[in-house]
Amino acid sequence: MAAESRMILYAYWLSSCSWRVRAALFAKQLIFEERSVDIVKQRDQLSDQFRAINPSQKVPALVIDGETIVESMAILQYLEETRPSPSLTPNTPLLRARMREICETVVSGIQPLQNLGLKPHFETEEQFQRFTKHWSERGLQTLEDLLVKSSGRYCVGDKLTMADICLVPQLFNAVSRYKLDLNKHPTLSRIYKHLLLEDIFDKTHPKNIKPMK
Ligand SMILES: N[C@@H](CCC(=O)N[C@@H](CS)C(=O)NCC(=O)O)C(=O)O
Repeated sequence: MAAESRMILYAYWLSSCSWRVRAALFAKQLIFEERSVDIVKQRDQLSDQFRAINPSQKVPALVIDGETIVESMAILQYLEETRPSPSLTPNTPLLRARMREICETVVSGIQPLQNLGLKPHFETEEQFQRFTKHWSERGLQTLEDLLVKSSGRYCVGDKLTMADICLVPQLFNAVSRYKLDLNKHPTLSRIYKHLLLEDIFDKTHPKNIKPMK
């Protein structure tokens, strides 16, 4: 078997989208180097150099198999197809649909509406905070209602899937950035507490990733 080329993850320690990929790489026991892109202070993502890596000028981007792949869900799907074991996908069409409902709620329904890149388009910090907090709160209620139907020990039944990988970073963001009260959402709260203790989320947690100096 040919030796695997070195994988490089361009990421930011506090970025929820980066954490998705970091967690999937961990789940699949893949060795990679994480290169920090400071999206907050230095705004490295806006450089021409980084634009050549990711045209959308956001993290994450993964260099893998001699290619660069951007968009966290495209990366997760590529990993799933090229490194299928352990699988992060349920094994029936209905459960896969349940998984995608949760992924989409996070990836399209919450994260883009609280992304830091929106901030310069608001007149005041307070307006930005109010907007982003509203959509985070609304998203958590949606997730709670979905999880009541789909969850077991994990978001979808009793198997770790991409839904959990999308959920945990977003909830961490809701709690740490917006101080949202997860106790209002008992199912979300139960699953989040247990997932945080699992190695996949503990070892890849921002607290264990070296922040930018
Ligand atoms: N849909 C993209 C979203 C990427 C994204 O919004 N990344 C954020 C961090 S979680 C970012 O780089 N924000 C900086 C900016 O927009 O300038 C993905 O899932 O990869």
